[in-house]
Amino acid sequence: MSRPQRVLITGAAGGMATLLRPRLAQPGRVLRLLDIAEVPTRDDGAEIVRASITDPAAMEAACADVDVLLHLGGLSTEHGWAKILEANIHGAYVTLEAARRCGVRRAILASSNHAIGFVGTQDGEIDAAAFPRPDTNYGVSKVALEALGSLYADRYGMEVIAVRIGSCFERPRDARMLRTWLSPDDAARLVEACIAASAPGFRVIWGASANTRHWVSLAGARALGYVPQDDSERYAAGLAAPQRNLDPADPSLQRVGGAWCGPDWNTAEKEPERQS
Ligand code: 15L
Repeated sequence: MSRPQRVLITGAAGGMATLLRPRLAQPGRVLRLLDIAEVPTRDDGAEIVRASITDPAAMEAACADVDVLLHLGGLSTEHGWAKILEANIHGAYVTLEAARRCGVRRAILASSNHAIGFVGTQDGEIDAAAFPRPDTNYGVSKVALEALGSLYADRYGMEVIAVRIGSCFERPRDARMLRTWLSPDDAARLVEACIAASAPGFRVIWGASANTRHWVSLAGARALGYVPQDDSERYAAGLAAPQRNLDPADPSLQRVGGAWCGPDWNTAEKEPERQS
């Protein structure tokens, strides 16, 4: 009998992993769910590991017998530099290094639109290869994650796909998310494509649904076999009127990172409060 495919998901207690867990469960696959926070036990055969992605020994133990790493761990929004450095940059390094030591062949990394948040939205579809222009410490950590992925692919032969995720929520919440939304079902389709792709080497791709109002090119994701089926447009009418009718010249729609590019996210000025 062939052994099951084992997929290690870091950040398993987080929002995106919670959406993905039931969607990625399938016969012949074991999900190993790792988080520093408690991950609920369910009747789905998942293996639960309580550990920090910054703990090398724990991560090496967690990577044993793993075929695919889906790295969603770390902080999912902006924080002071020390926290971002530890959780997102050092955590990514420890995770990839553990995966390498354990012979994990493939890693799918949760990068973010905030890696290129300062890119303008007016000049047509944004390619996945757009040069990094991070909008926050968090955005810098995602650039570092992509760079680590590149290193582990080129230096150690790991297959690494970094996905610049737009906004993965049950439904789009505002006018910007009509452009950046990745539906949970499409997120699962994208992960499945990343798992199934033949010899991808190192790639950076966009993670978004087939939104009528879109900013980013899905060519890279489609080349891996991703076929998105959702469109944020069906939620547009349900958004509150100010959001629905937002003038395209509104600052929140001028740059990919939206409000993260604005003064409220000027982290250096807010550093003392963000340290806590
Ligand atoms: C992200 O990278 C964040 O993790 C998420 O919380 C959202 O803010 C998302 O980007 C977004 O830009 O909508």
